[in-house]
Amino acid sequence: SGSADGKDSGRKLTVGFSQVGAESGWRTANTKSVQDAAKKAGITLKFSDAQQKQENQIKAIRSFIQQKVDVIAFSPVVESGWDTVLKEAKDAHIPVILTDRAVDSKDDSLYVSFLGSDFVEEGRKAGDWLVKQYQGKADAVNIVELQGTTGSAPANDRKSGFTDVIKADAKFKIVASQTGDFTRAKGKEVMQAFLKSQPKIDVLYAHNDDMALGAIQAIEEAGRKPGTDIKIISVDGVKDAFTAMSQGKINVDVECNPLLGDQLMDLVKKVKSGQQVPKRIKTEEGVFTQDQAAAALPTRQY
Ligand code: GYE
Repeated sequence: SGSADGKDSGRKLTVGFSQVGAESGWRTANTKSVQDAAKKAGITLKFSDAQQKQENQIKAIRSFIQQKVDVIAFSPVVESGWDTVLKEAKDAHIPVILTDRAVDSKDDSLYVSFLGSDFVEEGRKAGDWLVKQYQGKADAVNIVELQGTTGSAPANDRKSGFTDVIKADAKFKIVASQTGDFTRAKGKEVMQAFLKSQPKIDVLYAHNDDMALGAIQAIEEAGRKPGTDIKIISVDGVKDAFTAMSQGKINVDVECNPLLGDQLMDLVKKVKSGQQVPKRIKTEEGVFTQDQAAAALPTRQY
């Protein structure tokens, strides 16, 4: 096991990584980043895909404990319900690093560090853009919201950050809000339902690009112009979304960086050599308008 005297330095470390799934372009980029970084760092990666199911992640973590991996890293699909299995890891003296998504456990000794974005801040940035966009206009602004996976940190936080900003002005109304599970197919399906049930939609706020891209298809099939007839705010900043932006179909994209692999492997090494690591490491991110997206597209990595 790990020790402060660098006992582990000559031995190849093994990390058990439980990924959420393969639900989005963001996730694909994140998986590749983690796999590439492990290789580069000379770390053996045991990779497990949970297909967006918490029970699969719990099984994977238990199997990592049984295999006595050096470190467990995982991106929790939802925020709640982790205490039991995390306690099992703790009792086995296997450090746990949360990547990308957070847990709501009250006991923060159950993990050594949480590396990822500030999703509340992302929601606030989305709200700030909207408030600016409609400054000086009095008419009601009807918003439909495509939420991420129910109970996930990014869905909870992107909703609360956004709502927090727009509630200052009563003209902003979220007229419908439903989960699209962070996927294109669900985003399209739910947007189709919104278009049928809502007589007036001014703005779509999608919690990720894949749902926005699915919704764009639904909007176009309904004979309306995405980005013009319905303004679209999205989150992530993947290449496909930047392409849609350069065609005028998404108005603004709040960046969420999936390239966490190198930082994660760095943390693994530090933890195993007994170094103190920060409990929370936040990713730095921006906001992209259509012009900025078009300019960034040729060099965008994901
Ligand atoms: O925004 C979405 C993905 O947890 C930040 O998960 C991640 C989110 C990301 O499915 O595209």
